[in-house]
Amino acid sequence: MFKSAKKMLSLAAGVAIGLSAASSAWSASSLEEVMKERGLTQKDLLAAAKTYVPTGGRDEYIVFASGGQSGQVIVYGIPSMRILKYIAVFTPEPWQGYGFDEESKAVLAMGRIHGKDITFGDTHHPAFSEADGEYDGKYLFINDKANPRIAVIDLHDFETKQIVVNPIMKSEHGGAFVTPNTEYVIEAAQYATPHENIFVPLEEFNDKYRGAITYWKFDKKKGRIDESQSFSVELPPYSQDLSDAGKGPSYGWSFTNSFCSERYVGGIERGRPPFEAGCSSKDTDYLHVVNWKKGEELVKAGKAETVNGHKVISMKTAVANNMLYLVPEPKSPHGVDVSPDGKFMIVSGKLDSHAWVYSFDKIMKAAEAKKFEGKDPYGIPIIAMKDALHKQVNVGIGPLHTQYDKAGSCTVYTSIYVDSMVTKWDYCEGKVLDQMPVHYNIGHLMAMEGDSVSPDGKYLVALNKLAIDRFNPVGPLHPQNHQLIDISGKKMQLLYDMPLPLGEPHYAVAIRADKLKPGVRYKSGWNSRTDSRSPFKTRAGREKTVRTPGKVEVFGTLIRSHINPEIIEVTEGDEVIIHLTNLERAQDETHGFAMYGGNVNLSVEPGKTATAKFQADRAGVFPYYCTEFCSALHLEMQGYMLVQPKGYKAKEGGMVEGVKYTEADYNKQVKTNVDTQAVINSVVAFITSHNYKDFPTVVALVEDATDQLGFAEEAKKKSEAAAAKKDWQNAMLWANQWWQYQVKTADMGLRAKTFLEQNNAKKIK
Ligand code: K7E
Ligand code: CUA
Repeated sequence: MFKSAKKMLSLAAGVAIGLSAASSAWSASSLEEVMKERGLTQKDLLAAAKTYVPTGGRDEYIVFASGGQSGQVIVYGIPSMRILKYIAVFTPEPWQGYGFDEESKAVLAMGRIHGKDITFGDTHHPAFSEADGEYDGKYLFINDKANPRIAVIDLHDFETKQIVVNPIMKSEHGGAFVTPNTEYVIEAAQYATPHENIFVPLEEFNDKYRGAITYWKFDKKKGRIDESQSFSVELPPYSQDLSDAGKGPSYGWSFTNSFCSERYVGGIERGRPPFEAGCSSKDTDYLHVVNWKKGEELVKAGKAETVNGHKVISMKTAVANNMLYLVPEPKSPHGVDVSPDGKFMIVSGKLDSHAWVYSFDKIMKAAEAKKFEGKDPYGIPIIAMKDALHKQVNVGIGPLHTQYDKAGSCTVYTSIYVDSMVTKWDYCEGKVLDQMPVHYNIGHLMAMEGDSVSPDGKYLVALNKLAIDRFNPVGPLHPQNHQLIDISGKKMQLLYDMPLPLGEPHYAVAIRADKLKPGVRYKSGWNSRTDSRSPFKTRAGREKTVRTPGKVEVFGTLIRSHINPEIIEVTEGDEVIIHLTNLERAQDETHGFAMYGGNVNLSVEPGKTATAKFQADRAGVFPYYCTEFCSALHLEMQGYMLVQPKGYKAKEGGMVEGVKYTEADYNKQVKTNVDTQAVINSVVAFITSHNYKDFPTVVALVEDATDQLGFAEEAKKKSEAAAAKKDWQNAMLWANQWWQYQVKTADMGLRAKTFLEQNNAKKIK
């Protein structure tokens, strides 16, 4: 038997022995003993059993959490709280090659502000695309508070496809929130500024500074925001805050808070009391109630103005068309959350201990009857709080955000920042049901499918701002603490603490895992950022290097375990463009591409074509290699870029090989290959004699193995051709390449065989 197969088989045996040894160790220590040793209570055990997912198991829900200042999105599973991915959004991210390949650089370039690259984002609120108010699992949107932008992530491959820059805002917060059919993605301003990109002194704050809400039109077919169909509504300089879209009876409307309707401008250095004093002096701020459906009509009818090339409905036009109202809300409010049935909005005041339940029906009745308590300085009608309020409940000090339990129930959960707890209460009756401490200073909380028209209840995640003493210390900058809470019973039960060390995730959304159907490979030669065939797609055998004066363009491929080309020759000063297509079809066979000295780093997933572009500005030798451990010969997946000095003349004579091979060497290698083939045949016989077609994992492995075996056949032919000419050097080297492909085939085959054995495949013949 040949060496490698022997090694593999003995490895497999070793694993089997290891398993049985381990299982006897497991049984030796009883559950009681482990509990005693680790100081665990029955409650701990129950929590562990509720969250533990055994190897190979899957989670029921997938969470997309904002990555805060990291400008990314964090993906994790519930109930296990295992982190699955960081999606690169506003920030370059090397693992995904984001911001390194030309394709993703083009996405980041969409997010430039006045031509400047912005390489971070302050992400706050992710939101799923919806159909009839249900999460459809197709797209995710997220905002950037610091540089008003919205990003579109396609959940087919979990990649960022588009970034749009808000044309009139210089600060935002109330995004991203989607309307029930993803007609629009809502983005509300935060700190008021002039809409034009000009200087205006603060003395003219009341007259020239403005807030706004932008409604970004989403083209579901294209999966992109259509900037030309998007519009904004001008608002007073009230520091708009969070938003939410109406649904059901409130469909067509949206709701946005504000927190400094005092319009106070600080200036400590000028001897003025700070912002925080002036922005919290009044007892109430305003909830903005906006009819975006009406807004859409007005834009179509040409009633909008154009500011910075973008359609803006002025406050005057909005008021004249009955599409904008204000309702007083408690001091410095934060969250506004529409109930799943669309009938109520719950608002909490950070400086008040109450949650306030507004009735959409009452607001509409007052609006229709033109029953107003007055107008604000900009002429916007104000509906009296008593005419809009349904209930007011004392929930604790510093309430922020609210999530709704299962559809049809009146139960809600509100995060209580100052008191560090979650309050469970009934918003129909207006009474508190339960309270539970969290650690510490909770911001948002999030229930399963909580923003949809049919939340699932089950679990709640508390997104705590401070972790303080919860984890092993890691220096002054602490991770955040996401706590998983079981809300299926009467009393809330804490299940798990998860440290999140990547920025401050403000909000998160969770979707049923079975709604997501991401692909595992791209169509061959795919530009994943534009979702179209790359013009630089290169097929096996068609690799080429094109030279034009001052420029070298490589059309290359990647497959286990070589980069084609392996030698790239350029001249000092050349612009170098390297397009690489990953030819793999096998799941999880990503190849990377990194090169010395030039910030060159690609991640090329199966099927993808990615491009590196740089200037070869100095002569020298630049090794490159694959950065993913993709096969046993991954380290050999390497090459050289030679940057020759200008005017360089190649030396006479060919390569000097390190080893000279003989006919005997060739024969020995061929013997090994024949033996290897026998092992492959036996594995193939095992697989095909079982119902392997019932196992998609095995079908994929078999496909891949068949590909590799095809490559082996090609190498075999080259080897035999060289042997016929008695060129033993090349005969031996190609025989070895033939064997390398066999080893990869055997590797796939053995993985398939093991899978079948472990999953009790049935013998069919
Ligand atoms: Cu409360 Cu930006 Cu929604 Cu932070 S926000 S917590
Ligand atoms: Cu490809 Cu390592």
